Amino acid sequence: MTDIANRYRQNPILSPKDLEPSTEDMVIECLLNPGVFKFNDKTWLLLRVAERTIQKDDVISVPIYNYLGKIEILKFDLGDPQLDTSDARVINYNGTDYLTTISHLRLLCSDDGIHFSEDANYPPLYGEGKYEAYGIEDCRVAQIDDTYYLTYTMVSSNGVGVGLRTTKDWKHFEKKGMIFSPHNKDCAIFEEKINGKYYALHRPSSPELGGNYIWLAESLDALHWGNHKLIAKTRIGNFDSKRLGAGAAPIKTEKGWLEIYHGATEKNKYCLGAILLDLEDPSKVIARSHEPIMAPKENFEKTGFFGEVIFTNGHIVNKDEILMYYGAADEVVALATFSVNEILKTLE
Ligand code: MAN
Repeated sequence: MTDIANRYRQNPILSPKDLEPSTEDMVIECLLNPGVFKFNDKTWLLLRVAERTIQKDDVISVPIYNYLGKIEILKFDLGDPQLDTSDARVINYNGTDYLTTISHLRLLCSDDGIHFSEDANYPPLYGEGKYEAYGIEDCRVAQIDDTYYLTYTMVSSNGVGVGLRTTKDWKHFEKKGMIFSPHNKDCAIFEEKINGKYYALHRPSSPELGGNYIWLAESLDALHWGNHKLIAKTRIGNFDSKRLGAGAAPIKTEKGWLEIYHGATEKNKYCLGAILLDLEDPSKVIARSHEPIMAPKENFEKTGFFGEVIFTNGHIVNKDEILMYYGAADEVVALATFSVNEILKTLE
């Protein structure tokens, strides 16, 4: 038994029925993968809300943002031989992929870290422009001094890249554009500079030679990134055999930077593992999990919109305790705690 997560007993803490869709033509299919941060003495989730247009018989409809930033609905005949609907997350029509849902990010806050609600003073964040026409997803939030750095997946037919927005008050945002071009996602910025430089983990994909690996980049301004170095590759036969990607910002410990990451197999089972990086030079990998520290086992983790998935990109750390928020089966959000020391022990 390698699963060392302590799951909150009343999981999941948020399900699609808990929120209202953004318009009356939409239904919320999934809540997933929140970024997590502290602000005004509360715990906040920047939650990914995936919506779908209300479906009618014999036709599948998918939403996209058009160039005016308005939702436009595309319709495909279910009997059309050019249509492939074999994956719940994406359909293909005549060679072009469309997501079945479109995601935006909603701000929810809580006094106890368990019961979350929306605050009308903090409106949602939507995809904007041609690189976000299929929405924005899986936002990591890193706080450095009084600035929050939001690194999220920009999705469009042009590809999947990493976008950056910054804010100090969660009402005004500076849009910095795409910082890692396609195909790239899972970008987590370290919450302090190391020897005067910003560092970020990111996950480019190189399908022909290489794979879906975690890389490290450095920057002087958190906008222009370079000196990329490979951190972790997929491992044949292991829980991270097909792809892996960073979770939230690395946790600073005495032993090194501790990163909780997701690893997926060829069958798309998503588990969590840990990796330890040198404090002074995070391109040096000190240790890495051989077995997952958390794997799908509860019903709500094994079945849902896309089953057998545990995916995290947000946590709060209080001394030894990590309060980890995660998306389960790409449908609901749940909470688990870990002990930093216990994770470190598995890496010895
Ligand atoms: C990708 C991302 C995540 C999602 C997993 C599992 O890594 O789209 O948002 O949770 O796949 O489907």
